[in-house]
Amino acid sequence: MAGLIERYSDRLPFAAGDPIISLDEGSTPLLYACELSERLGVEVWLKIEGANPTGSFKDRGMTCAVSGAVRDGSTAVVCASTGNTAASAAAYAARAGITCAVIVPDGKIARGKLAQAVMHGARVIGLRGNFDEALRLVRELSANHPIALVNSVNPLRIEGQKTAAFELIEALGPERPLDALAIPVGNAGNITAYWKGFTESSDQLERLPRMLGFQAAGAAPLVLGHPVEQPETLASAIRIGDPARGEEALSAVAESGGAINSVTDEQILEAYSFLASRDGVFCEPSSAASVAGLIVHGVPEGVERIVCALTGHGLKDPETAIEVGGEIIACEPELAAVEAAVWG
Ligand code: AN7
Repeated sequence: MAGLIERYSDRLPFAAGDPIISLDEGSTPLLYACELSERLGVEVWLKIEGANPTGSFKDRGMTCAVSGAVRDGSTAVVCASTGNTAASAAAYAARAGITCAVIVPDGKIARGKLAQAVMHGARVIGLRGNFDEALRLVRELSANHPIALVNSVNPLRIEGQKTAAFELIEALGPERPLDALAIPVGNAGNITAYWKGFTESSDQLERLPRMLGFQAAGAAPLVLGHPVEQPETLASAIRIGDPARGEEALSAVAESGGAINSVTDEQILEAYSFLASRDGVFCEPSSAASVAGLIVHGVPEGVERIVCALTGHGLKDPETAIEVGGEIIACEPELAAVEAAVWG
């Protein structure tokens, strides 16, 4: 299967002969959620973005951002990250044979993401500060040095990520497209990208899905209407207090007739467990914010078919999973003990 730039060459800003750095990203499953559909009383589909090569949707944007950096002669890339951007940038930079530096809030990113960044050979910098401070610093750094910024402030990231919307329209068909998209919102690049993809696919605004964005209650600047100085949530990927593309996210929500709401950590964990134990889909806590949002705030009137963007794989954050999941039953290596353990 070809990567995104090849598949969508007519809708992405690359020309024949441009270098392409790809790990065969995209073409992720769109899975019907039987149990969640039953619970919500509408048709719910899950866009499994954890099936991308590094386990998150960031790969869609990163194939474009790193290809663009190589095309422009960059030999180094940098990003601020709550984890997934760092993992993705590190992998694509390794593939390209260029240097990568990632700045992450020290001690605040999930272990799986850290494992990826170090294994791909990035310089991993643990900042004594949060994501918003890290983003400010990398913007300044890239303005003053020949190092390409691959955060979603880079327009090529949005270009790549809009392809998820193309895939949804292809999968569901033009006859009955989706009525709404539920999506977690952190730095607000992804909701912006999906909306760009939808609007490029059709000029009939009334046929486009409503954008339902969800933030964690402790990091909900777009719901509150002002930046959050000290964002806090266990959904560490969306622990962001001053989203770079906040204005665009709010426009997407307004134009589509959608909404932005918040969900508590407790509500996120309930949705995270429900998806894993009932529908068999293990996503990371931040991704489950989209599902929690629908459970808590309800499905808007007139919405019958909805897609939840499950942005990252559950294995990214083994620590939260082990804390939230069931206990491990200790057992002696004897049949009677095993029988007792299996049947309780
Ligand atoms: C799993 O990696 O910002 O609203 O630095 O990892 O486009 O920021 C991650 C964000 C949702 C929010 N779900 O997307 C980063 C970073 C997962 C994420 C989001 C992120 P945006």
